[in-house]
Order: sequence, then structure tokens, then C-alpha cells
Amino acid sequence: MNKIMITGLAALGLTLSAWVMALPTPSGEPILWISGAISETNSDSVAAFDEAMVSQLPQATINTNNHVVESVLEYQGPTLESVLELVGAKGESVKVVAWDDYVVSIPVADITKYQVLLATHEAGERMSIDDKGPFFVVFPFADHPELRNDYYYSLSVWQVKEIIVE
Ligand SMILES: Nc1nc2c(c(=O)[nH]1)N[C@H]1C(S)=C(S)[C@@H](COP(=O)(O)O)O[C@H]1N2
Ligand SMILES: [Mo]
Repeated sequence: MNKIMITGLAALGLTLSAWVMALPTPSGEPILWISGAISETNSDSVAAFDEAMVSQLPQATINTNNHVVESVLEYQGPTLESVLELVGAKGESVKVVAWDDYVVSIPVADITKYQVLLATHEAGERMSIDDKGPFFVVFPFADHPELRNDYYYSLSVWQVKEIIVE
């Protein structure tokens, strides 16, 4: 980006971070859909993501075990908070829908407090849909023993397909 463009953006009242964080349009097959109380969309009232868009989001990691995997493994992916920020989510909770039609509501307060991941990778491997992929909601159980109860286990959705901001 050259100086004239940057000056132009500033004149338009846009910040560089808004420019960088704008929601792109998927060029590949969508693998995640976000709808509901969001301000940024890329196809009728939905924010759709393909694999490339997800991998370009800032990545975070959580080392933890959980109710399904006994050993502590590294989970990697964008934080749910950053994904919600990107789509301009304005809501108190998000309804997470899985490919097996499992649905649960996660409070945004928990998503922020625990920096919950929308994990794509487990121990460096892309999780596939016949395992816990394409997305697994990961809470930091290892660092926060208070999460080790059936309520937070029930929020640990695997095979995530869709998020509806409420
Ligand atoms: N996709 C999906 N995720 C899910 C579920 C489900 O049925 N489908 N069950 C949830 C509930 S209610 C709990 S308690 C745990 C259950 O995990 P387990 O049956 O392997 O102990 O995963 C959660 N994540
Ligand atoms: Mo459960």
C-alpha cells in the first residue's frame, strides 16, 4: 500500500485496522456460516467462511485435555471472540449448531473470559468432520478446573457448522 492510498484511507475516515479486518468473500466452498445479530455479511445476511478465510484469522492455542480426550494436547484456531468481532456481532450469547444437529447456547461473557477457541487443529493436525472437525469449541479445562463440569462439557461442541448470534 503506498502513501497516497494510506492518506486516501485516512481522508475517508477509515483506519488501517478496519481495512485489514474487513470481512472477505469466500472463493472456496463455505465451511462455516454466521448469522443473527451481526453487522458484517458477505452473502444475504450471512457471513460465510471458507478454509482460506479461517486460516488467515489470527491464530491462538490452548493446551488442554477434555471430557473426550484424556491427554493434554494443543488446540489451535481463531478465538471465538475474534471471529465474533470480525462479523460485528452484537449479542449476549451465540447459538452453536453442529453437523449432527446438536445445538447449544454459549454466553459471550464465557467466550471472552476464557478466550474460547473455535479450534481447527488438534496436536498440529487439521480436525476432520469424521473426528471433531471442522471446528471444535475448546475451553481451557486444564488451566481452569472450575470448568470441569457437565455445563461446560455441554458447550464443547464438535463438528461445528453454524453460529447464530442472539
Ligand atoms: N456436535 C456435538 N457436540 C457435542 C455433543 C453432541 O451431541 N454433538 N454433546 C455435548 C454434550 S451435552 C456433552 S456433555 C459432551 C458429551 O461428550 P461425551 O458424550 O463424549 O462425554 O459433548 C458436547 N458436544
Ligand atoms: Mo451433556
